[in-house]
Amino acid sequence: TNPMQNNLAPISELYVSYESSQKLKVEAADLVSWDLTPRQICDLELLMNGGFSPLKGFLSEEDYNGVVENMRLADGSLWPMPITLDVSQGFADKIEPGQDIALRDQEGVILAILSVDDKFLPNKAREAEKVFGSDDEAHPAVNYLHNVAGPVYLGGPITGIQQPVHYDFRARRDTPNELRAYFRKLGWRKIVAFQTRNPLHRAHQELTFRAAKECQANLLIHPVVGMTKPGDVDHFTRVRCYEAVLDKYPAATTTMSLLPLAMRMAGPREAVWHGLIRKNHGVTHFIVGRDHAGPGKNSAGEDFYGPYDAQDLFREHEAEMGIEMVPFKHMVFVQERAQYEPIDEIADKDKVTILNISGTELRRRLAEGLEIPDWFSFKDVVKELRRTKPPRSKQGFTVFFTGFSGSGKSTIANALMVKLMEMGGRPTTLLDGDIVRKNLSSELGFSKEHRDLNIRRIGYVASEITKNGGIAICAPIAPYATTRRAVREDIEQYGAFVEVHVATSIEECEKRDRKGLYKLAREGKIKEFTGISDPYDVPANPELSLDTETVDVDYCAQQVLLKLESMGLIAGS
Ligand code: PPS
Repeated sequence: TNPMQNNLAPISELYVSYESSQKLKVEAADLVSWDLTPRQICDLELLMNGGFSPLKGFLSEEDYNGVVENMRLADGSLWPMPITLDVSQGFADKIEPGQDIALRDQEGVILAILSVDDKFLPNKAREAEKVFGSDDEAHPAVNYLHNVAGPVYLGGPITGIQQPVHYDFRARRDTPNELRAYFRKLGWRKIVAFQTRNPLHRAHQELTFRAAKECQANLLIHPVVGMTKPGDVDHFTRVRCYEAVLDKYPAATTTMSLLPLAMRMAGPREAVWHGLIRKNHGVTHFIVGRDHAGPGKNSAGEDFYGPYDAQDLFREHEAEMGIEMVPFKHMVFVQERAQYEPIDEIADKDKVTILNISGTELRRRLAEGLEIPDWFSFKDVVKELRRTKPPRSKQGFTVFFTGFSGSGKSTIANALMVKLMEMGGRPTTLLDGDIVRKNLSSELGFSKEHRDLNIRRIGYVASEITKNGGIAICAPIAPYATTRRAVREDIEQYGAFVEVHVATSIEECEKRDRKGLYKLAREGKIKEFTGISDPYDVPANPELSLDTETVDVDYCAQQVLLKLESMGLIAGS
């Protein structure tokens, strides 16, 4: 690329004029409408603003097949990622090619009209193999493809009515044309972009600054704020972190802009896609690292892609893409020289001390409230990360007791609550089976469906408590393992989930029969009674299993406390 040829002329968008959009909006109200999913909203935004140029809409079957098979649209242009509108079978049945449909955001605002010219059933296994290199659902995009995306794809051109609404960080969001205009205004011709979904630490700051210096280019920090890998630091926190790092660059040479992209973690193909998107944003150079947009390990514990596959594929298409790759340098801190250096440029490796903190180690230190040295990150970044991710001993968590009726769940849960309240520090709520059935689930019975609803409600309340830094203690029977696992997943986004099996045998519960229910169940006067006439899945891997037959309640509660302590959930002040 010759930077002098980077004329930064506006790129074509799919929006109609303001006047037409007002008219279209009224007309579109009568059309059949599709409520876009969060990922589809991200895709639509970049389609409409030219970020996905040359695409003019969601892929038709012919374009889709070309993209899946050989990364090319039917007209031969390079495009590595299927941008498709997946819908449910029920919706697809109502649509005929030739029909216009309104695309709405999650609040019902009409964003665009899709003129459907194609309706087709994708071969998802094939798509997974070709695009993501594997049909393994441990890959987040393969999981999405099989378990979230609808079975039918609609293709056709888009008429853009309005941008998706964002209330956060509006000043930091730019369309391709806004960035192009900004670069034009500042006289920037050569621009190197850095793509990221993680907070920036010193090594990233060093490598991006170095990349810009080496190509004598201006620097665009271009973080993804659409959808990234599940489990990533949320974008609100990240943007506050980026803002803190921005000060470390010379203001006249560097800028930051937020990209509403929904990543697929597709490694090599994703790198090419990222390059094309940056090219559309007026960028001339793009940093590609080791394992760019890597999805982590597959279900056999191996990497999905080779560490340099992304760089190789990018290099292969670089000339055609019109954006130059800048290979990312792996930067490490050399203690003796108190500076970052690219690891492959250190000649005296065996004479110096090389320091590095891995992502896993960083997460461990944050979780345990341990020191994060100044050579590793910036004070303000660490402060933001600690604010969102306090150490485990200050985060919320959930203790989930499960076991037969009369096993002693409520008694132990009560004892635990009192002990936690004696320690103080976090608000504690007991969601006992009976309390919940009175206040949240009074209309429910004991069918599988009703029990599941009951447990999901408990899980929802516990996840909100956990998110807000409190302690939720739950004590339902919760007989189904799959439902308990779903609740675990809800809660683990926000804090620890401690499953405690109160393992009192059914014989013992029946012998105690504290409420006289077992007798009634045996006589058939209570139906679907857990352990007598209804199933109970014994927890396979609970954090703790309690034997109440030989041990008293107080000691059971103590065991839970000790478990919490060993998990780092309770600590001295
Ligand atoms: S569940 O399965 O988790 O939704 O059950 P839960 O909300 O914990 O409610 C269990 C309490 O309801 C009483 N009860 C029954 N239990 C099991 N099976 C049947 N059919 C049933 N009918 C009423 C029983 O007293 C349980 O109380 P606990 O506190 O477990 O002893």
